[in-house]
Amino acid sequence: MTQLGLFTDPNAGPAGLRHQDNFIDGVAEEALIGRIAALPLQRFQFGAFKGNRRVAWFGYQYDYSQQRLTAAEPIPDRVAPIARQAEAWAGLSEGSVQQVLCTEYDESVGIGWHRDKPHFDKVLGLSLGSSCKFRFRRSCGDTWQRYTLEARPRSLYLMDGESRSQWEHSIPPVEARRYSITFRTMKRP
Ligand SMILES: O=C(O)CCC(=O)C(=O)O
Repeated sequence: MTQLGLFTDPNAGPAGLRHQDNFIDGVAEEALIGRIAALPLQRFQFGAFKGNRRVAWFGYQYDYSQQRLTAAEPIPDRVAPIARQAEAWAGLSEGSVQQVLCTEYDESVGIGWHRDKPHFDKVLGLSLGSSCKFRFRRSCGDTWQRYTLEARPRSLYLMDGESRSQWEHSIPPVEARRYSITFRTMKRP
């Protein structure tokens, strides 16, 4: 272990995870919630199964039956400005975000442990409506190393580096309806 490693805080979050509270204000939050709620949201389909969260995909959609990305509706003009804001915050060039996923979690709905598909590179997420425990875990010998981020409404997170490639994430059932907008850049072919 390096000298620096001796002093690394074991409670520090996964490397590559960044987070910003109050990324947008309450007025912008209300407007985004209204736009998502008005979308033709569909229960998340993975293969023959349907999850309880409801989603709308833009740019690309991952087809679990075919295990590949397929084209989806273009990113709507009304969602593009917030994607540009997220890119700027993350130091990404304009237009890097090529996939947007709008999700509604009703009370008691969450999402299980997973890593986002390898077709995607950086992943940003804007939380709206209510807080959630955004949990991380990675295998460490015969145990798990864990970290929980309190993802408050109006906050933005970025998963890059190890937080994206080594750690899995999940959200336990939420206590009140939560919306999120996930912005993803693409891996180079
Ligand atoms: O709702 C979120 O912030 C996370 C969504 C997520 O992990 C996913 O859709 O893969």
